[in-house]
Amino acid sequence: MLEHSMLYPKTTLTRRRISMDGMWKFCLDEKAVGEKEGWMDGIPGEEMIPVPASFQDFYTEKDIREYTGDFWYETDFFVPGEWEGREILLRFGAATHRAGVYVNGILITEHEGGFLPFSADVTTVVRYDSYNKVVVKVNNELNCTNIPCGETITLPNGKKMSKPYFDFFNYAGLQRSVYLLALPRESVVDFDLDYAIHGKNAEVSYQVRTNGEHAVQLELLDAEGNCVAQKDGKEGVLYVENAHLWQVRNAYLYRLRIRIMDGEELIDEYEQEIGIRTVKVEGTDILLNGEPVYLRGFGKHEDSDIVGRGFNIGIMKRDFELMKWIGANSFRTSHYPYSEEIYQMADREGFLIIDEVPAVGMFQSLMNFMEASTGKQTAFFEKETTPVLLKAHLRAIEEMIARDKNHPSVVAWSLLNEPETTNEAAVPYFKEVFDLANKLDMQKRPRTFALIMNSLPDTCKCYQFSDIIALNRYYGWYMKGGYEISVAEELFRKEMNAWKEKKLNKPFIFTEYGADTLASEHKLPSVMWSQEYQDEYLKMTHEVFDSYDFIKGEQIWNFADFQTTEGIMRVNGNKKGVFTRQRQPKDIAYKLKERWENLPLDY
Ligand code: GCB
Repeated sequence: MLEHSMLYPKTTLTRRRISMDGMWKFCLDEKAVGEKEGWMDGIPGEEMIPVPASFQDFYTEKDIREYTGDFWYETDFFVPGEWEGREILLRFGAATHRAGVYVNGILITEHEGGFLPFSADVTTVVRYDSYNKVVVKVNNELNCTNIPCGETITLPNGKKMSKPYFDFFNYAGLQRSVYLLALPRESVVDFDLDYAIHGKNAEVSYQVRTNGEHAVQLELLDAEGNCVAQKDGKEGVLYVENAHLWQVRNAYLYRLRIRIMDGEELIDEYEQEIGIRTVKVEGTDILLNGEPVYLRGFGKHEDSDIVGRGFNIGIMKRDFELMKWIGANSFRTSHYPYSEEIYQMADREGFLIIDEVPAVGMFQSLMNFMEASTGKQTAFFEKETTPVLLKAHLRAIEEMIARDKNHPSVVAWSLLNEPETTNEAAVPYFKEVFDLANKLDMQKRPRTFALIMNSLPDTCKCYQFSDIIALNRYYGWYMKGGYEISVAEELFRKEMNAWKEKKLNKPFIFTEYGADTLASEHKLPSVMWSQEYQDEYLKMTHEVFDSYDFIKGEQIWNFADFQTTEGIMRVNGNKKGVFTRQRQPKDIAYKLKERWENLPLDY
């Protein structure tokens, strides 16, 4: 069980939240002397940097952008005297990839895993009615015992360098908001919900976890604020008459209010918006509220100019507007859980999310996505370090599900992206991962993982774990691109026919397909990288999709161009975006809009 509550920080009648976002002091620790020189009491220099943001893209020096190792943040915070007697926490939305938090010089907590929140309980070390100092040591080194996987090398000049086994820039830092919280000593720690719909009515089953023994009361308020159901006890069922369902692109949100009471006295109150909906896989269908739904949308990234992977509320808004404009209804949080605010927005806008844990790079190759297509065997899960990696992976799953399970938008868990699956050693690893997700999710949402090109019907040893088979396929790009596209189509159909013959009776979705395209490039007749080729590629791919009735979704790679490590495969980043990194449409966006707006919901 997790040490601290993963509930989103809020101010309520009993809780206080102060934002710590802003300019923090910042210092790279190139010689790894921070601890020895006592930086936990205060870091050297006067450099300031914004939080939340990745540190890399502010500076003009390449040594900073590529910096790998420890780097330190510092700020002061004031703790009001009236908070004495409460539980005081510092809550980090994320620290990529690992962090140690010092308050007034004392190490309070350490956390590994760069895309999920954690809290430091500072109750016993803070001084009230005065300023306190928080120093955070962050480290962005990659290895094979943590996710995402990669390695850190040392160049002959002594500088360290990140070698990700994945295709996105290794942005790092305090990339999400930081809050100072005051909670009552006895508080709501967690809750789980499950739904059943009976005609016009609904049942909301719940389990609430608190850290005390006092009575718990629940109220469900409709969008107008009227109480439509209430119940006492830590476990039970709320009955909702004439329930408004949370529908795709037509969300209805209730507000769940959880209170801990001591007689008439309120001990704690927590509120969260929830949506009544069911999600289920039945045969080859994905059912939302019992109705089949066809996913259309994107694999995305949290990625934008200047702030890198830092949460940017403006980019979030623009992305949702573009997704609505183009007729999308879903996205995958490739390749890590996104900022919590993005799920809140998806709840409100009625988007379906496939929530992905940062289990990417599980191929022992720097260009894993390239090498995999050659069918090379790497036996990634047979390494000595696999047990340690599995532990970190399971922990990330636990944190992700704890954080995201009550979002109506989250309809599936993606537990790995493009792992090696052609070796038997993957099987026991997958079993643990898939079993844990099922155990932790009261709603038993469908689980999936994205299959790489060489995970084929006759080579993949792990697809049986998936409730939804999710394929990442690049026929006509990495395989038989350009004038050979007709061969690509044949190979693609051959694969799909082989899946069909397996009669798996499960839905298939495409979680990736796409072609790198430069927004500046036009050529008639087409060449690869031109807008014309992106169009040709998609036409072919969509024709294949339309030929198989067990295909239940298409999420194109990628929503927008994004930053990667430099190299011969990438032109200042991955250019498979339907939109540019600045969120303007490439030509293909208009074609996709036409297709997606005309596909029936249950296509
Ligand atoms: C993949 C990976 C994704 C890459 C993409 C590509 O299969 O999952 O992270 O960015 O291919 O464009 O090569």
